[in-house]
Amino acid sequence: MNRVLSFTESAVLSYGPALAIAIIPINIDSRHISRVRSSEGVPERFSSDLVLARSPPSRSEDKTARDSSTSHDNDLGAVPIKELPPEPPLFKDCFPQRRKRRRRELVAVVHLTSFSSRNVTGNLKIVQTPLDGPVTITGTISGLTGGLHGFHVHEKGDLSEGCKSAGAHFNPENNTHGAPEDTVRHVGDLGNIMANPDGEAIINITDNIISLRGSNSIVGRSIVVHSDEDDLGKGNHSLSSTTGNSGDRWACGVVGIE
Ligand SMILES: [Cu+2]
Ligand SMILES: [Zn+2]
Repeated sequence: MNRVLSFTESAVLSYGPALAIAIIPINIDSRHISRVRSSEGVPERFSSDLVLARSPPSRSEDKTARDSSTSHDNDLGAVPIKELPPEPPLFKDCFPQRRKRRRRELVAVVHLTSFSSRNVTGNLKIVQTPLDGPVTITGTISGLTGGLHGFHVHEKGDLSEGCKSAGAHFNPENNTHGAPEDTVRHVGDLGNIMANPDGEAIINITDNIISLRGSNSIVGRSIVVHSDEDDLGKGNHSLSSTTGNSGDRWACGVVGIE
């Protein structure tokens, strides 16, 4: 809509038609003062002759602008998309996580105590690795006489009456007494240990039958050191098939968790 301003009408009336003809009516196109509103929430502003009014962008234009994260012109119809800063790390990410370590070995200990006139003592360490793998017994025993001495796991950890209350050889499958390498043996049959002339024995035994867990676990049972050699079930004595005729129980200790 065009509109003639009032001062123009006055000029025409005052100076005649000629002057009126000489003056170009000033038309202000209402389009030039149309309010510009951004569809994206840009604050309202009025246009001037230097700022072209622009209609809101079409959907396709708008999408193009959104897709261009580098668009930083003053296009009021296209609001640049700011790149968000990276999210801060979670609290747990600020500190190294403590991983649970899977235990690959089981460890037990035995403190041997003398229950005889001889002062037989010793400390043993029992390690099973990997789990359900072979069991290794290491340590030293002193106070012995030189030579071989029966060395067994007995079924009980009760030492209230000395080594006597430790019961028989650990024998969950009710087998006859044998050597460690025999197929038929007590689980507790670990054979003999050898003491030097000074009565000291260095223990380093590996066995595949005893365990530190499961049905063949020796934890809570006793290790007994005898006065005599174990005949490994091959002797002719009446006790060969049960104890190996190993003689007295000189020392014993309970297999405990380290
Ligand atoms: Cu024994
Ligand atoms: Zn036995």
